[in-house]
Amino acid sequence: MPNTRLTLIVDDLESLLLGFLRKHRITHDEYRLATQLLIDTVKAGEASLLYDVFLEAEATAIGSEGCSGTPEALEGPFYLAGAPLLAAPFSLPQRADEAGDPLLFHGRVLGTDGRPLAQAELDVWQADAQGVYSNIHPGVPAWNLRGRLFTDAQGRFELRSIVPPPYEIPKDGPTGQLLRGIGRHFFRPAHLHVKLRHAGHAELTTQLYFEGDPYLASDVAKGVRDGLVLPLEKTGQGYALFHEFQLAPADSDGTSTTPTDALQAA
Ligand code: MBD
Ligand code: FE
Repeated sequence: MPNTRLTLIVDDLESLLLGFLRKHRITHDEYRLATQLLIDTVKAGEASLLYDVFLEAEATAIGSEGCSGTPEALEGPFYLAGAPLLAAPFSLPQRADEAGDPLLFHGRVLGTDGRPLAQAELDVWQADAQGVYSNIHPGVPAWNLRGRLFTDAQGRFELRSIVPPPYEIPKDGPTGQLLRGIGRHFFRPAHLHVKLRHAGHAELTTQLYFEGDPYLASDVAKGVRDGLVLPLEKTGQGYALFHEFQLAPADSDGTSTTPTDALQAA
């Protein structure tokens, strides 16, 4: 039996794209360049990067509309499940001489009712000072700057890491060539990635950005959201970043019947 939603959106996408081909009088050579670009991104391991740079932010914005709590933001192409479970005092796995200014990332996890959530899981990943992610880019130790931790009985957490630099997406692959071809730069503002999980609450994927970052207004992936840009406070040892996350209850935003589920059921 055909899936109703799948049928609706694929029919609509097809007619949009056919109208687009006609509008721009796309030639067969241009059509082949486009299919080759998609093949090349797969070969280069950049399929998700291409889509995430151009499209993912819109899906997260749609997902956050009308929802209470911390806004959802880009997951990006570099999340990996199964990061090391850290023991207190929490510190992301890092090299003995990890480059970058020390960062103390601390805060609380609350429900949207303001009640602190004990034993909430934070799954954190970030780029290193060279702007690359472990387990993706060669030459970085496995799981470097990736880890999972839990809040204490008051919903608090403290995690030591380094301040990530603005992130430049790979510019020599097919995604970079396309961006160069349309005159865009390759930068995302510096960011920390966080997934938050707590029983009875909707899982949240978000990112935190730093006030004053030169790329906040021109993020190549259009991912910056109000409420996610935070002051980086100078301390004796480096910098501190404080944030209180708010997680929505599992059912209030319809998480059990998302379109994703509807498509997966196809
Ligand atoms: C990233 O690190 C990222 O977070 C996104 C959204 C896209 C490309 C690289
Ligand atoms: Fe990222």
